[in-house]
Amino acid sequence: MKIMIITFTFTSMIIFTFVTSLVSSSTNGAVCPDLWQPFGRKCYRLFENRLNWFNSLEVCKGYLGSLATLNTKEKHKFIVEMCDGSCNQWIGFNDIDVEGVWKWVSGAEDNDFNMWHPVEPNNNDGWVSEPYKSNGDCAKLDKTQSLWGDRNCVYGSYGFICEKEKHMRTSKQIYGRNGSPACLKESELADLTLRSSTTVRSRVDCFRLCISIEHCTVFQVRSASENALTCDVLRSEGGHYESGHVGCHMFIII
Ligand SMILES: [Ca+2]
Ligand SMILES: [Ca+2]
Repeated sequence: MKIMIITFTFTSMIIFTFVTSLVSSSTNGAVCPDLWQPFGRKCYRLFENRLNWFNSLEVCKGYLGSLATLNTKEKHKFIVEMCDGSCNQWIGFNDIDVEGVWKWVSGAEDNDFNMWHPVEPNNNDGWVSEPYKSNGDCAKLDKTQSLWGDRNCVYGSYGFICEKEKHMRTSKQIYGRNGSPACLKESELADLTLRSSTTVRSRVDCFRLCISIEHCTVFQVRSASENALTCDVLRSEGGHYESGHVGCHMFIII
């Protein structure tokens, strides 16, 4: 028995070597990480903890992003909906460099659109007399109407909205040692599957399902009918799959 187990393990290692080397066929998909909401080509996340504008920007940079650029009506509307119409967050608009010349910290060049409150920007932080008066050089969404107002970048303390690029995910097909498509038998799925098999229309649908599920690293599609596939979302390929099932293909997320 011991020899059999050792042989089995050794075989699995060989097969796994083939998994990593015999790959082809890729499908692209751009996704947002957990807690980030997709809109267009970007991902957005609302932060409630209150920081000044500069520290907010640093947090966004830590996620390889920036403070949000709301340079279209559609993006503004999307963000306002994210905070149920009562945003109290910093955005990336500022006139730090030249008073009165507003630009996006992300470097976006479209500076024409704005949603300033009728009395803003007024270059003050709400204090109108010395010694408390301070320049308003950073924009935030106003809590009551989600219109924009300028506040002091250092002394103002609010939540903030970060944006970042979606990241691309790709899948590669896994082949067995004999070069035919690898596939797990139904009896082998139980330990590896993350949820019940789902019927999908295409391999791309199964890929998208996998990348939307935490811990999914492998998926396989099996022919269910002429226009439908069965999609299995898996935590790993298990290392002991068979190959040669007709109409069954396994892919690893990379
Ligand atoms: Ca200003
Ligand atoms: Ca102001």
